[in-house]
Amino acid sequence: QELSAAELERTFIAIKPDGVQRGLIAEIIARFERKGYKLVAIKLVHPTKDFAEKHYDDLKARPFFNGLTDFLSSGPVVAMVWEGQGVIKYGRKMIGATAPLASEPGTIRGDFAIAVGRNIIHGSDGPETAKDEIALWFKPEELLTYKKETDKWLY
Ligand code: RTP
Repeated sequence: QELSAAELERTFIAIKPDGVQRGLIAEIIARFERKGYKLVAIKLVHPTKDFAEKHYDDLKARPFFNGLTDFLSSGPVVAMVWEGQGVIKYGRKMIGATAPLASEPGTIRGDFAIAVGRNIIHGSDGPETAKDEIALWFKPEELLTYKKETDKWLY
């Protein structure tokens, strides 16, 4: 069956270097997968400092910008694009509040993180940033469109 535009909503999700080092890749992917979202792109990348600065461009005036971009470029990151109805907003809900001590148990940061500078995961905060971040991290041909058997049971 045809998927509607809402079902084709996409967001950029990254498992930051701390999430990779702590062995949380499978745990995080599993949560998005079991929710019913569809993985449409994935790669392991070690971002350069310059690339990290591009990713966090909107935060360049913040005092933590240098530490944040040093951290993002400190090791491999799992870059992903997830697709599905409401995935941008609901993905943020699954991730939890920016400061892990403020994020609810049951969220990724609530369950696995303590410090704001080591909060494991990034997710786009709106449709515009999702579009920009997907374009920054992925070439168009790296994004796959495919049917899953489960699509019809979800929608
Ligand atoms: P993200 O972009 O990584 O998903 O995080 P977010 O939207 O929840 O938070 P944002 O305000 O965009 O901040 C981006 C990342 O910067 C780090 N941060 N450090 N030291 C600090 O006070 C501080 N504040 C923010 C966090 O890693 C946050 O995820």
